[in-house]
Amino acid sequence: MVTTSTPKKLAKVEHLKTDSNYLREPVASELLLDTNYFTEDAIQILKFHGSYQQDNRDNRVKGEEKDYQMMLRTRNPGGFIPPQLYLALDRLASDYGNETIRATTRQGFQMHGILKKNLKPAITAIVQNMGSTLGACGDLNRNVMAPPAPFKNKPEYRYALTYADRIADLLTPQSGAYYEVWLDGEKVISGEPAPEVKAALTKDLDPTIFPGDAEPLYGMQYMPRKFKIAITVPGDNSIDIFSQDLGLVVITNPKGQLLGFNVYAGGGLGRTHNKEETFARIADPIGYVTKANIYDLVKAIVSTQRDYGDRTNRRHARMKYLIHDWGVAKFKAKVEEYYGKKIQPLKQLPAFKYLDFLGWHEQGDGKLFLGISVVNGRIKDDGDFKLRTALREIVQTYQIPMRVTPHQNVLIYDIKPADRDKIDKILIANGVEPDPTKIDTLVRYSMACPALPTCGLAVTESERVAPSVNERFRALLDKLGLPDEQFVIRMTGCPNGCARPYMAEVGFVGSFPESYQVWLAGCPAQTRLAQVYTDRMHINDLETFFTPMLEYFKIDRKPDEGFGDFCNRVGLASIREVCKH
Ligand code: SRM
Ligand code: SF4
Repeated sequence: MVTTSTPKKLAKVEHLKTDSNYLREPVASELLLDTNYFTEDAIQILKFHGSYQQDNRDNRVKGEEKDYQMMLRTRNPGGFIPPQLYLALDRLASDYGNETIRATTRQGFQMHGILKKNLKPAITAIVQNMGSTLGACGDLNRNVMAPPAPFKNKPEYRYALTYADRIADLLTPQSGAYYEVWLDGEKVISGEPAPEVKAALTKDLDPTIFPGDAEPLYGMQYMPRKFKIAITVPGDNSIDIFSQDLGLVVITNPKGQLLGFNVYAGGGLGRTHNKEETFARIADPIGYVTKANIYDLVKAIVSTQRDYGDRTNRRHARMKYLIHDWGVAKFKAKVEEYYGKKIQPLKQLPAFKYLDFLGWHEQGDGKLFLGISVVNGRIKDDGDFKLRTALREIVQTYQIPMRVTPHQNVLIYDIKPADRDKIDKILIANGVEPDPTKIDTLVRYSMACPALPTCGLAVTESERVAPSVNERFRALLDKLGLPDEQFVIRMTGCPNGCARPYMAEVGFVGSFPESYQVWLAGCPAQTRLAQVYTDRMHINDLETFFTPMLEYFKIDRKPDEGFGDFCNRVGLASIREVCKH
């Protein structure tokens, strides 16, 4: 008997990509219209250019037009922001934005509140000041992460940044649409890709490349879904490697020369409440490749997901589902087919640590860097607290570069020791604490996504309530006789996981208005997935909810055991039993 199965229908976005003439339409045409919003179809393509259409949800009035505004996101591998770009973003925040700049969890900056008519001048200004928004959003490779510390005497840190840059270039759209739409065709060159990157895109007889295509690697349909890469150094998990589609670790010899990379794949955090088929997943180890082969390996993994990722169901389209469905062995075999070689066994690595690089540090060439805590990434002036003013003054005066960190903070670097006190003074005069030991550790290690009012997907608050949640936690810990306790708290307004709550020791994931799923048992090194403890905790119940749990922790913890490790050791069932939840 012959059975025929009907091929599944492609997701609508797949048609929009194919019909977009390599990301040009309908954005280019709609940009010329005298409207204050883009249509649904244009919105999907606009994302590839680094912008989302949003509306201020605080201003929604039933029956009235939404308060449309655009969010712009920068693409800056490893979080590198030259001084000229920072000052341009700061100006744009006043000229077109909402007077804030927001450091993101992938080391980019976001601007909110830009009207459609101002989008073109804003993007033009970013590109003319050595920045880009191309590929910051959309179905392609997103901002490539790397540890933000600018150590000049640790070659592995330099390699991580260099390769973050090169892999970002390898996976940047090539079609030219971005420059046509926003810069009237003028291609502002802020640094040509390295020759080896160019060569990797034009290799003859390479099964990963579409010869002669305007997008040699992506083709006209781009990726099935967003794709995320991070590169780190042994022991440094500042970039949350296990949450990435593709994670690389630089391997050097004792002389500090680059040998190759350990490869991890299949991480991803986005999920949907009550849909078991969607889940957060941590990456699997895949193996080791030499530095000569790294571009071929990256292309092989990207092409495997490009060709086999699910283009019919966007909730099932991330590479983590392909690896989950196939198993690691089949995935690896397919990658090796594209790669043309065997992937070698993984090199042994030291344990990963959580590093945030806040405070003053020597950078290894006689100069210093300073990591500054930015609460939930929001750079703003608010009463006596004037972080935005302080950063502007520092960058303007000293013309120093910046790295955005994966924890929504910023590092300024290349600072002469003689300028250290002056910089401290500027910060203190503007109400900003430069000494991280004076910042509450709960605040220091926590993150929250933007959620309301800008995020269209938020079911409840995140950034706006996170500071009060940290304060209430601290008060509770004090009351329970745990005054010095610290742990990683992360909050999001919906289950998409933008502040990586599923890796936290305590994760709050918006599930209903004012209510959160609570995730426990992650660890500070970000190497273990947390587990869901409850689906709904009303924010008003925080103290009653956590009191019995923290009392249990206080009595039964092992010496020096953190809260996440404790929850993992005793198990969530035991906590439920003790707490009668
Ligand atoms: Fe995210 C969608 C904000 C990092 C998973 N994310 C969104 C949107 C654009 C909402 C939308 O689609 O309409 C949010 C804009 C909010 C706003 O008002 O600005 C948004 N995501 C952010 C940022 C700004 C959060 C932050 O606190 O910094 C981060 C920007 C990073 C960057 O510079 O590129 C951000 N998002 C992440 C991360 C963490 C990471 O990448 O390390 C994740 C989880 C990791 C992952 O991708 O698996 C993440 N965002 C999502 C998802 C779920 C994806 C999925 O696989 O299901 C969505 C929704 C979607 O894609 O459909 C989403
Ligand atoms: Fe929006 Fe949800 Fe991401 Fe928060 S986690 S920014 S609410 S999509």
